[in-house]
Amino acid sequence: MYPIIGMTMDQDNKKFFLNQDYVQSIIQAGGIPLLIPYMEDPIMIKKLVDSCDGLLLTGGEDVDPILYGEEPSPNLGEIVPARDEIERKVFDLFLQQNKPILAICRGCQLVNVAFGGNLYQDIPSQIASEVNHCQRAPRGYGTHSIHIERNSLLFKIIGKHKIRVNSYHHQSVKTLSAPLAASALATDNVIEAIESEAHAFLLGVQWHPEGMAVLQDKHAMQLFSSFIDACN
Ligand SMILES: [Mn+2]
Repeated sequence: MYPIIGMTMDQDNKKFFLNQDYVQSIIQAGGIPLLIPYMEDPIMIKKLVDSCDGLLLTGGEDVDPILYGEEPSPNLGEIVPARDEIERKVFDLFLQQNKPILAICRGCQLVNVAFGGNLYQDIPSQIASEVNHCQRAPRGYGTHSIHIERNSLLFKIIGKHKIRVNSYHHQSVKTLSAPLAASALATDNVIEAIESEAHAFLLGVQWHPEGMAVLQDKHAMQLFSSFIDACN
């Protein structure tokens, strides 16, 4: 009942910040949000992770391509090395403890990079696609469709083969790393969800269910509820 969910945040000069939709979606699903700032002391980090029941890796800036052995493309967006560092540390600790992890947008990309996979640094210049992944529409409105693999955790949660999702990303997973599998694709084959069979609950989605769950979208709410259930 009421699991504690560690949540990562964005940071710049003198501020930590997080879109409140993430926090509200977790509270709405019955989780207690605990925000994870940048910290250096490994004992403090371990203690914080020990006190959480699950991890939400939130959206944000681009992952530093040096972490997957690439030079920065001219189309790379802003990077935040301190955030990469704390997120990789807490991700490893949650993984060791096999605690549930939900990763959204940048979080989904970070999970793949943490396992040794890589990313498209910029979809528009690297993929010939007829799908706009950077929508100009209300935040919670699903603009493009995704196809969900049967026999996946995501299919068990959503219960449908095809849904529409919102889309605010210019990067995406390129080469997946074991133990991850793609559980949803857009019609241009951009990977829209990843998961691991080797872990109790490790799911990454490329869209922003938090922007839809706060508008009472059924599938987005199912996603958060299933995550919170797994944390209980
Ligand atoms: Mn998309």
